Amino acid sequence: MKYQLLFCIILCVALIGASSTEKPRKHKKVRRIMKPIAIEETKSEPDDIFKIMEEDEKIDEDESKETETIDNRVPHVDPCASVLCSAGRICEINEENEPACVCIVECPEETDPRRKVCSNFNETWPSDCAVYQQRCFCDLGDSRCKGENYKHTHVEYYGSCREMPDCTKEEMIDFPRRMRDWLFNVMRDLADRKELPNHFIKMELEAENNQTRRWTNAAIWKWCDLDGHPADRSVSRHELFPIRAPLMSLEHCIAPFLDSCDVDDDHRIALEEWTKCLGIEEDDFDVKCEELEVRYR
Ligand SMILES: [Ca+2]
Ligand SMILES: [Ca+2]
Repeated sequence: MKYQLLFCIILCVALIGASSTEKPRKHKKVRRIMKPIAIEETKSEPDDIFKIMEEDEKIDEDESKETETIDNRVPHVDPCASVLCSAGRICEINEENEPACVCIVECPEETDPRRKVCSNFNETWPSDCAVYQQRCFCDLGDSRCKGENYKHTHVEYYGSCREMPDCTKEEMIDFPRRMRDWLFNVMRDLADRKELPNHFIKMELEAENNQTRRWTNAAIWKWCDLDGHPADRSVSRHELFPIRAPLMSLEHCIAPFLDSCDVDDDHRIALEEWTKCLGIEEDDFDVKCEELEVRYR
């Protein structure tokens, strides 16, 4: 029994000793094995990266194909995409899941003083957005409406409200000439930028080469340009907005000049009234407003 116990102790010691001596050898063996693998990996790295990238590209392509397929099967249609809201309003989906024009929540903050506008109530607003937002509040009965008459507020001109000097008689006599010049220059500028339809490009070329046609052609082009909402061969007061509002703070005669064009006082300017007002005596007009309608509207 004594011998047996002694044998067991010796055997255990021998085993422990063997295992402790094996450990570093095993470790060394692993390191020897690891080293060549590491070198191999380094050598093959560029190829692997390209391969990975290639695979990723394939996956991306496949995914985009899948997305396209899904999109084709179930096209996502924004109900607001075809809704056009008036100024100061934006389209939102209401509780009935239908698109509705609501008052714009917050107008972009304007720091540029040139963005200020003067309303028809002679009040300066930070932007045109703010004016039309206020109009919307009043239209929809929002508590932020400043008063019933604000239902009819609109931009009178760009810039802060200011005292307009009177347009003197001499200034008024000279104004049609200045206006004709301005119209021709704008037309020429658009032609240079290839932003005129072919028919009006031809008219501009004719105006360049024929002094007598210069004012006529520019006047016709502008009248057609203004008559678009609706295109009914007469320019209403609101259709004059694109020339009235930006010019008013620069040209104090523009408002009385435009008022003077409406000779029969029907709140509309016919082509004959327009050309006469600009001091053009001709009455043989080649009017093709529809050429502009196709392009711009
Ligand atoms: Ca019209
Ligand atoms: Ca008229």
